[in-house]
Amino acid sequence: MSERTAASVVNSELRSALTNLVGEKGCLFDPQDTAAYCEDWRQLYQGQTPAVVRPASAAEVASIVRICAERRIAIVPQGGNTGMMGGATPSAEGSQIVLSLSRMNKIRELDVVDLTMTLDAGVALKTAQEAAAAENCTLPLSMGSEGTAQIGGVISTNAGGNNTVRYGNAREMVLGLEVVLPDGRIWNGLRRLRKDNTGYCLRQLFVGAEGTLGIVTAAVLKLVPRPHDVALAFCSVPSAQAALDLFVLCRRYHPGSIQAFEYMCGEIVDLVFKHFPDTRSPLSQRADHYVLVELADASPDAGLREKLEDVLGKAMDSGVVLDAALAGSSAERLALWQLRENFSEAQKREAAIIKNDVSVPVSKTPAFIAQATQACARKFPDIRIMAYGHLGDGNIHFHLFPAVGAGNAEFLKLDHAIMDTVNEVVRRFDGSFSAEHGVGQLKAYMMEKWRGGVELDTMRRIKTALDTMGIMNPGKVLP
Ligand code: 2HG
Ligand code: ZN
Repeated sequence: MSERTAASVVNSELRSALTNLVGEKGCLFDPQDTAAYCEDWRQLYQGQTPAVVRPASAAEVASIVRICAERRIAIVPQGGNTGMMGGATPSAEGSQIVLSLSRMNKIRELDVVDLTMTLDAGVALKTAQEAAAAENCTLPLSMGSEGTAQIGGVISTNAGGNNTVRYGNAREMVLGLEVVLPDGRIWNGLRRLRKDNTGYCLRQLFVGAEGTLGIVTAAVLKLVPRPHDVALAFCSVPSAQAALDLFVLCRRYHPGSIQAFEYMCGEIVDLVFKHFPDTRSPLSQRADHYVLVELADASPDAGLREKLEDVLGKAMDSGVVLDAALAGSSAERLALWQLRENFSEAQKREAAIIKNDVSVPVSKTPAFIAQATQACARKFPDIRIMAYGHLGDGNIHFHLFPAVGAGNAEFLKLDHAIMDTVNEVVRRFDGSFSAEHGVGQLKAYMMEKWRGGVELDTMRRIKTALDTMGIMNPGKVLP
């Protein structure tokens, strides 16, 4: 298969089979039209594809999979194409078909008693959040890419985001799935049961599988009652250790209310001010470390603002917090979240970045940041380091930038050396080399080293049992 060229893969017979199935508007063959589907958001991978197929139903997805299976053509499922690991980008040699779920964008059902939402894979996360909010509910998955990221991709990468500390990753939200299997059969597991102990939990196999076991076409997601009291504070703290101390303090006083706890180093916040000059800091002085902490409660009289002020007051008395500003209105709250959510875009505008999305036990986050910084600074003296992330989950984005003015291309050659250096530190804490962005193609080479043996062997057996011909997103996740 790898020698096949784009032209030989999509011959006229296949073209008409695909076009007959999904219609002219469901197929893109012209390289100008397919280009956007061949590059990842970070612009690290430039793939090539003979065709982008855009089905409108699970039945159409199933037919496309059967057509490809008969011809042993590989399929790359793609949602909003916001992934960080190149998991939805076809290979450069041009034989893999991209199957875009974006035309499957209906919310099928929302049940306020069951607190569930049944929706197609191509619904944008933000659209799903808004539909839930319109019914006084919340879909508690939130991330910077939510305007573009689609439910199928969020599930397939088991995305985390800003509210994991309270609600868990995408995995915890998934009650049911509809999946097209590699042989073209449709598994309808769209049950909305809170309890269902009937053998292996199939749906969880597909969560985080990055389209290597099948194509998620719809899901049933858990909702929660919409919070009516929310309090958000942006704080400067003296160190990453102080940030952790503040988390523990907030959890001690308000264990059920923390819905976000984000740590950020001073440099990453500076970067947002640089690339988004309209952004304003709510604090009068710059700091080397900040925290964004949000409490939320379904009851409108929870008094969270006072509670947050109270705990921050205690933290200031003990030197854990230097300064703090509470959002006084929903506009101020949105502006603070906007500051946080512009991190990825600010990085992209600054330079090429070597990203390490890693996790360690929550208690070890300050030690991890200190040791990883030391290890990288020793080996790569000129580079810039910026650490931030979902401290409440032990998930740190430990990112490295070229020195100011240095070339991106030279710097990117260091990617494996840098990632391996960071992962050696991750290993000291028994952490993970991928916390919430998945493996994709970028980190597939790490699987052997960090998940090899029984774990990787079991994954391979599952892969071959389901995808006998290896047509589902080959080259991703498994090395
Ligand atoms: C975030 O926490 C996302 O903002 C993206 O996970 C992180 O750009 C990144 O590396
Ligand atoms: Zn993140």
